Amino acid sequence: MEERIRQDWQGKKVAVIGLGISNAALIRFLKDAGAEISARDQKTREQLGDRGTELQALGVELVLGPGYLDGLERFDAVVVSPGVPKSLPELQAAARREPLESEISLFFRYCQAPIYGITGSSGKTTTTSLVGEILKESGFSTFVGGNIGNPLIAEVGRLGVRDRVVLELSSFQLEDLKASPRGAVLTNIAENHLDVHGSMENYIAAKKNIYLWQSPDDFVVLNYDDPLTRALAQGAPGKVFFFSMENKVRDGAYLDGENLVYVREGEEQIILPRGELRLRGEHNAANFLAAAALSLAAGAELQAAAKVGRTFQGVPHRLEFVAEKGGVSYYNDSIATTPQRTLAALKSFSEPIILIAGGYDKKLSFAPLAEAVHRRVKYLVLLGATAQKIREAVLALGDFPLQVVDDLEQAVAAAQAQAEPGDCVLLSPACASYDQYADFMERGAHFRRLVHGLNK
Ligand code: UMA
Repeated sequence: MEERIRQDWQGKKVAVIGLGISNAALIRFLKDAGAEISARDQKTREQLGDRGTELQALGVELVLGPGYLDGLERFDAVVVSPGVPKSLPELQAAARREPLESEISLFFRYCQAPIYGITGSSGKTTTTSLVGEILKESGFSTFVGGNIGNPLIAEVGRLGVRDRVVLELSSFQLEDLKASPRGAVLTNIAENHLDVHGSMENYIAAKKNIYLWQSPDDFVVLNYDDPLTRALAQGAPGKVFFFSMENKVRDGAYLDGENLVYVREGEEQIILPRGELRLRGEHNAANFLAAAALSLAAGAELQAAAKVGRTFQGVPHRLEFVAEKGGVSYYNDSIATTPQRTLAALKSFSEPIILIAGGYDKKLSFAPLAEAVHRRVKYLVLLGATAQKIREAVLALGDFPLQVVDDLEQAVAAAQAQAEPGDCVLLSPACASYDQYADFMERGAHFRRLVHGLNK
């Protein structure tokens, strides 16, 4: 471990709030640097399960359940997990004494390698994965992490200037960040996480940290087709690139007739014909353009971008093909935790869709989704905390064939009963999973198992 890191943390008293995967990695990092840790979570010891055992073995203090935010004034630093709202009064008070830290803020502070960051309301994970693959294919030693589910803090000490880091950054991770990546992408901005951010303005303000702290030598890639994102070019401290499915851009990447094209100061190069992209869906072509613009501006090779475009099959739980049963195709899009992601998913299919949706309530509007359901969906199966809310939004626009069920097992059975050969069954919940699962991955894995268990 670098001397600088040890100097910063040796003997410091640190409260770590929220004991999910990123802070578990961070606790080990801070412990190695000589910090004294108090690990805190709203869960009880029993609910914390193996994570609690693991932390106890490390010798850190555990403060759990009600009162887990007590006594924060005794600490030199407070480190907060992305999912813990910074609006909690105890955290607001702590922030007035000393800026709150996070796994991501510390990663930015200590990382020697250039960091490329991707944010946006949807398309983050696919774009992040594509950038990672294109940089690897171009010969860079590349580390991919962040919101994608892979905290990189444990690696930070061994990353050097020749390495490349690609981070998916959520609005929660960007919220209090006072640093920006060297190259950034903002895929799009749509309503999301308003339960935590409170307003669209706060949500956009959080996202803006992806470029606000850049220098003039840095760059940002913005979505030209999304007015909210395009307008952000105004405040960019570095160079601005655009990507577009609809317009020719001066610097960046765009769809030119049948070709996906990279353009730098008016000089155009065809990356590959759109028809050769392995990923399906309009939104994925846009994700590819965003990824290509970022990677090529960061020094990747055109041939590498073309190869990845032809071969990259997608990310698990994102429009993932699961199986064909009795002529019906089943797709797992459990990552769709917002109505907007489900809208994008619905656009990816031309066959009749039996949609399975519903889950944890993030207080988002289902009106635009209801419209798309009427236009594109053949039959709707609803479950979870938002089932009634979605049902009402859909029926407000007129009669629609649907049913509400108790759980995913019943949902898959109901979808199978309605599906005819040539149809597709799509799990694209438009909601987070916390009402019934630990996370979207657990929900998607359960869906896969249920589908594989169906009779042909
Ligand atoms: N907790 C509290 N108090 C609270 C809220 C939560 O104590 O008020 C505790 C919970 O009991 C739990 C822990 O905090 O034990 C969970 O923390 P977390 O979910 O914030 O942390 P991680 O497990 O480290 O996961 C986080 C991201 N989670 C969130 O942003 C909610 C993961 O993104 C990310 O992959 C991981 O860090 C690694 O960087 C998930 C996500 O849903 C996939 N992201 C949202 C999205 O993509 O829409 C933003």
